[in-house]
Amino acid sequence: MMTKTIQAALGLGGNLGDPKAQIQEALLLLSANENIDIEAVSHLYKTAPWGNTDQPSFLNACVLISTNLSARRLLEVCLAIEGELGRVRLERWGPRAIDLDVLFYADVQVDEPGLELPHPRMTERAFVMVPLSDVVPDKIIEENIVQFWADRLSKDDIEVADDTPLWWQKGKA
Ligand code: PH2
Ligand code: MG
Ligand code: MG
Repeated sequence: MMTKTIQAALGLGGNLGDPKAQIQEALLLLSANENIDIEAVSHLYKTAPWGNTDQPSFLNACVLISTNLSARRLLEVCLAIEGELGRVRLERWGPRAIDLDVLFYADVQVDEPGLELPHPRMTERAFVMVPLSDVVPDKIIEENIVQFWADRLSKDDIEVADDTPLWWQKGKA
């Protein structure tokens, strides 16, 4: 049992290999961590690449967790899972097998090398805010609720790829 847990959200994405399987595997590894409980998982979305647009489309999702890890330790767990799933860091905003970003950690604000919270510029990205609005529509980020940010972004570049309830549980959906 965990004591004194806090709520945090992670963004998951990938556009190389089998991104759905990699996101499922990442969620399995998160749930296997004794210091992390999965509270809710968004639908799975297919999204147009942002930043470097000359790359395959992404699959994206968000997960709400409770954890007794520090924000820094949570980031380290995310990086370890990325490594375990074969991510090799090539170029910024380039193609990747799996990306796990800490989006928020309670209401903690952090501005450190490698860890900025809430995740910088997340409110400008539909591939983050739309899945996040599935799990925490009322969470306040940068002085507005997640649903507010999601509603004002264009949905032209994002579509639901899987909205079956247990899509993220490999072999069960
Ligand atoms: N991640 C990036 C860069 N561009 N585009 C989409 N659609 N989804 C992503 O997760 C994504 C991206 C860098 O982390
Ligand atoms: Mg990212
Ligand atoms: Mg990242």
